[in-house]
Amino acid sequence: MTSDVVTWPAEDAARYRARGYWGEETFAGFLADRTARFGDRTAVVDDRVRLTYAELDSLTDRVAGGLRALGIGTGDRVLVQLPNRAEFLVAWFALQKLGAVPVHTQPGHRSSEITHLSRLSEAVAYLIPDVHNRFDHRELAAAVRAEVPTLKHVLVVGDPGEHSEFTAFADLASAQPLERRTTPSPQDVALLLLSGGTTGLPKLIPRTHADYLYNGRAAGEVCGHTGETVYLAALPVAFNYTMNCPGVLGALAVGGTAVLASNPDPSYCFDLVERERVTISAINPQLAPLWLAEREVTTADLSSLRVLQIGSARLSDDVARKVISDFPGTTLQQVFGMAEGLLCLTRIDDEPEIIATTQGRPISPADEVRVTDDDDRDVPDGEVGELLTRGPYTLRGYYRAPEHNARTFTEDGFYRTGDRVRRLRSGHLVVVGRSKDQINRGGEKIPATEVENHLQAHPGIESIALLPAPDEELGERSVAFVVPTGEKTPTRRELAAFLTERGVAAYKAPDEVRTLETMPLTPVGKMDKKVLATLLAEGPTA
Ligand code: J2J
Repeated sequence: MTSDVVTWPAEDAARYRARGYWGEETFAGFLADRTARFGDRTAVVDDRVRLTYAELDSLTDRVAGGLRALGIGTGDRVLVQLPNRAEFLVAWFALQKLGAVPVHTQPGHRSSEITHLSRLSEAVAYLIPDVHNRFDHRELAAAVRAEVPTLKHVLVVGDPGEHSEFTAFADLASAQPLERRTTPSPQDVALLLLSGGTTGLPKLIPRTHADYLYNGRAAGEVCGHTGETVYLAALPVAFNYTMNCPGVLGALAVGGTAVLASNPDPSYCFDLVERERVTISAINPQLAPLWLAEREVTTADLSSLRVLQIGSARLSDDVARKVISDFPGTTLQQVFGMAEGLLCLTRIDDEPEIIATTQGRPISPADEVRVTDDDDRDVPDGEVGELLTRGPYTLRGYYRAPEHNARTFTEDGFYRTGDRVRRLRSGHLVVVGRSKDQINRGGEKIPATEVENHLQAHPGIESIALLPAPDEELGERSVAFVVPTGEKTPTRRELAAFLTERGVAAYKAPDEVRTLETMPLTPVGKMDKKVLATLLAEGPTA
């Protein structure tokens, strides 16, 4: 797998080790180590089960034994598409004990995304729930398996149904426990995360043991994590944000507890806060108004909640101020992060106005940040430019994507985030926009070209461009500008149905369709999205 991954230059790696950012630990030994230190404390709670560290460790050993018996081992990639249930973590750590590599997919992904990710990673197995949110994942898995020959195993949490070729997750645990764990190098890839994407097909982000452990630890330190920490995962645990910023792994690293909520509904989550004495949780800006409204009427005791993180899309200053005033006893923490690495957090002791108006500053002293103009020259603090970054937990290249990497990284290894920011003298960043071709729909990232490529195949469409428009509820909604082939422009519902038919995740369907007579083009013949953005700013067309 090494030739597929761009590693840090030896000099940087040596410095990160020497300064203690990177250690010797790996996720393979993580649970055994935490069990030795915190054995009978509660590690994981979900709607059905409650597991101590010792129980999680031994269950994971058994599942790892079952996976090994199927032939899964070191370096094998395994797609994971599970909701927030303890089995997610059991499977994740079982894979780590084998030296196998979980590939995090999103709950909403369908055959288009899953087939692509299976092929790209040459995954040997795919882990699914039977039915989730009324969607039968077994049908999806059968369809993907028929397309991707490397995908040998489908592992089902729940009932495999008629698919005798699938393996029930519960049966894995009845095998012989794994006798010997692998001992990967801390610099080996531990997991593959999904990029929000801009061009073409979704990209995968390799994260190493050393870099990902440091990410969780450094984030936990900023949040004041201790063994008393109880983290409530309200968003999907597969997200980097929920998993490790500091998230579930950050809590487990210090002997805390991870509570997995099956959904982010505030009344249900507030009950969990009271019942489990939750100290920290994390949501996105789209949920903030709902949590604020429930806060006014709830009878739940939220006094344990020290920190409420909000991130993954821009939180408006006004809503931030309201969270600060309406959640007394809880500190708002703005989170600006990316699966690629760099994580910015406001600090617990920052002035309230800094917390309300900035998206935090990098968690590590070794994070290098540049804010540059179109010619890659640094702009002074206070001016807007593109954010470039490099550091001990930021990737140096996407997985198996040399051409894309050549464009997305500077020669000296800075990652071009595509985010437009202003840096204050204090180092805090204010996110003001984006130069990448992506829509951030309530925290869910829609790669414009991926959707355009699908819709371009629609018989009623001559050409199409997808752009973000400001939206009261979602922050941004997606607008499709369509030049129709005939008289009639396909409707939003027709486009959504067309995308579903092609196996594309539902959240990528356009929220609005506008008709164009001709597509504006740049002098080199590309779609001119600047012109379209101006049209959007001018308001709705007739
Ligand atoms: C504006 N844009 C933001 C913010 C992310 C923690 C939190 C979020 C993610 C995440 C993550 C933003 N204001 N506060 O991985 O560890 C946009 C930026 C960024 C992109 C990354 C984490 N917080 N964004 O959202 O990989 O455009 O990660 O580059 O999904 O989300 O998206 P993603």
